[in-house]
Amino acid sequence: MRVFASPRHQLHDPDHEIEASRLQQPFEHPGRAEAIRAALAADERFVIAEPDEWGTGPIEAVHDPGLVRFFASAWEEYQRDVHPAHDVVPDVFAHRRLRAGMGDGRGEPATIAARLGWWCFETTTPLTAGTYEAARSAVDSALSAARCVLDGESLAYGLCRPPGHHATDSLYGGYCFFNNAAIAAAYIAAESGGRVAVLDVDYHHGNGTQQIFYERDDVAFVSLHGDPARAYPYHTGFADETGAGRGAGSTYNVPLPAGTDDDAYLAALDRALTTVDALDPAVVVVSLGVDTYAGDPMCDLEVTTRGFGRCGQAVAALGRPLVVLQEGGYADDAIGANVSSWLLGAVGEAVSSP
Ligand code: SP5
Ligand code: ZN
Repeated sequence: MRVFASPRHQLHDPDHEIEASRLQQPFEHPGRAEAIRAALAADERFVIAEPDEWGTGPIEAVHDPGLVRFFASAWEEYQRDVHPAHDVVPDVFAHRRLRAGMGDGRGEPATIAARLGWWCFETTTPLTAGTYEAARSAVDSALSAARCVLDGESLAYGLCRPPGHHATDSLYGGYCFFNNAAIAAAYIAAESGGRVAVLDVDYHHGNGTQQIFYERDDVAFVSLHGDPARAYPYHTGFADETGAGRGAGSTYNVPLPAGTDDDAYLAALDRALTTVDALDPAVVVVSLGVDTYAGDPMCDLEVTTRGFGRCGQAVAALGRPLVVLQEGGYADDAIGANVSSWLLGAVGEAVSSP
């Protein structure tokens, strides 16, 4: 199985994250991707390669070019114009209730302090010196995996870090800068002329991917996640969000209760897969978060390592080409085994883990 991974992910390396009213060690750190890479490298069924460099064209097909420009220089500007800081985080968000017409008219503000709050929606996603380069490398892995599948592979995996599914067309947050899965899905739709489905199985609702495709009928979005009534990102992912305009009916959200175990998860996944199948996609892009794991320190679902293998098997049973891209997963000791189990399940290999 082809795996695309770049060492440049390590350039995104925050000291802290501000989460749950605490300044704490980042959940999303370079060791996550290193653990996945090590698990796959130890198994000869995976063939790991560095991605090609794709430039900013496919990114700007999805994201505001202003966001791309911002990332390219924001950390340096902060050092120069405010003060030296390893992690750069906004302190005022450009909330639309601050004044009438916010977002229309005046546009992006001038100072770096104001621009941070213009492009970012929350506090857990610091910019560091190498964040832009790392985020570009994650997009490169996603696009290389997409290209591989367009060229005829039935499955390819992009070890994307930082993850992507919380980034909207013009906002970053949730550990995400560029929406790797959305960029890959838009690229596949444009290249193939066929319909694409994004199946998002990360614990958290993929609010960014949903926003990007909400009014499009060529890319559908199907997501299983912790119910936003209790789970981050809180404001999106309810079952009544189903798309709008041309995209009406092409968004499908399945909020899950705390404690959902393998059998309950597989039952919900099977229903979501029926929806995916009915959309008749030429390619399915999977946003693979393994933070649904029973041992995840942040989340409250109860999927096991063996359960991930069953999930991979169920998704592959669609019989459609799969581009699988890494999103979350914070149990550092199990993330490699969980991703490996999912991928091996998807290629019909026996799931051996307990
Ligand atoms: C890609 C991805 O998985 N992003 C997730 C970002 C979630 N960040 C904040 C989660 C807040 C959870 N608070 C619950 C505290 C339990 N100790
Ligand atoms: Zn997540």
